[in-house]
Amino acid sequence: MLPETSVAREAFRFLPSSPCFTLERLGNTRESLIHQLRAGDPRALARVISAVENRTPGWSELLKTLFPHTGHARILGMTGAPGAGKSTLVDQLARHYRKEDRTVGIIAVDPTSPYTGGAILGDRIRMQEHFCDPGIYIRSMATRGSLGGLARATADVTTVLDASGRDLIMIETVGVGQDEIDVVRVADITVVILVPGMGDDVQTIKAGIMEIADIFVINKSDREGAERVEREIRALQSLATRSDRWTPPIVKTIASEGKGIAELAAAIANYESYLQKENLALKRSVQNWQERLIEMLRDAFLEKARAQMSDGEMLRYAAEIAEHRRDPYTLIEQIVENSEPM
Ligand SMILES: Nc1nc2c(ncn2[C@@H]2O[C@H](COP(=O)(O)OP(=O)(O)OP(=O)(O)O)[C@@H](O)[C@H]2O)c(=O)[nH]1
Ligand SMILES: [Mg+2]
Repeated sequence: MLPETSVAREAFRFLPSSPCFTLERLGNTRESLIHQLRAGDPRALARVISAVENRTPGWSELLKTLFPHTGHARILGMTGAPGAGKSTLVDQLARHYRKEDRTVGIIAVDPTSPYTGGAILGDRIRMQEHFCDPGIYIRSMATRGSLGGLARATADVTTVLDASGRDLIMIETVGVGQDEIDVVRVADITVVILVPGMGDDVQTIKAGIMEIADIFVINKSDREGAERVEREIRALQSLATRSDRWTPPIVKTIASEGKGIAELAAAIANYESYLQKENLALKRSVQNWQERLIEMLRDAFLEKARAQMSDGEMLRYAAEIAEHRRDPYTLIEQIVENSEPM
């Protein structure tokens, strides 16, 4: 269950060794691995997640076997600006849900921005408190370098966590780009975290982020300006109604002091029952799968087409096209035609 990013690995070097980290060898057959995973064994979970993330041979068989066991978990997306207090909130919510005896999986998508990288160490140390509680499983993911895109990797890891029987899965991501918006599309419920002192920034927050918020949190409400942020959100909300007619509530929190957490959990539960009442969860899932299927198809076709061509050939074609000795349109047509049907 060690995080995969080098920064987080570095962070772990400074942590006291814990009995929870003994990396015993696991049984090698897929069946026994799946069995252990379904029984909630965190080491089996870590192995399956790594296999899926790294596209180790047999990864798709694993996902095929696990998929029928999914659909139980509630997936929460937690997104917001760097340093808004996402990790602190996730940590507090995890504590809250553990008191209700619900199991939690956390996927922390590590920020790419260099100025927040340092926060990772702090996050992990705080989260370490949970490590001896098998009811909480934390996984870090890097925003760069994952095969097939971060959204797909996050979705696959979510599938594995769901199949392992977690009641709640929280995905923490910095809401800055399209990548991150795609990440939270996997979520049933999206919480957008804002902080006071952003000045007019609320206005400039990407429209996409405003649209995906099911619940707004104004964290760091101990600071001046929380009311102003609230007014600004309300003003933006008055400009457009959502197609599902839900008005996202605004919850003020001081995550570092554990204040407002119960209120946030209540707002989440409230939206959950709204989703159920209106049968919106399924609608949302259909929409999400429409997009994911297209992505999966694109990836699969691309992989197939790439397998037909070596890097050397690719370079040669690129050179020929650059020199106008070959046209790219015919080339692409030929490659597509040569791809065998799936
Ligand atoms: N004053 C105040 N500080 C807070 C509050 N919540 C979190 N913090 C502090 O804000 C800093 C950043 O918190 P994180 O939880 O790491 O924020 P984050 O959004 O996860 O940050 P990145 O993952 O780096 O984007 C930490 O020093 C927290 O202790 C709050 O409600 N009030
Ligand atoms: Mg964080």
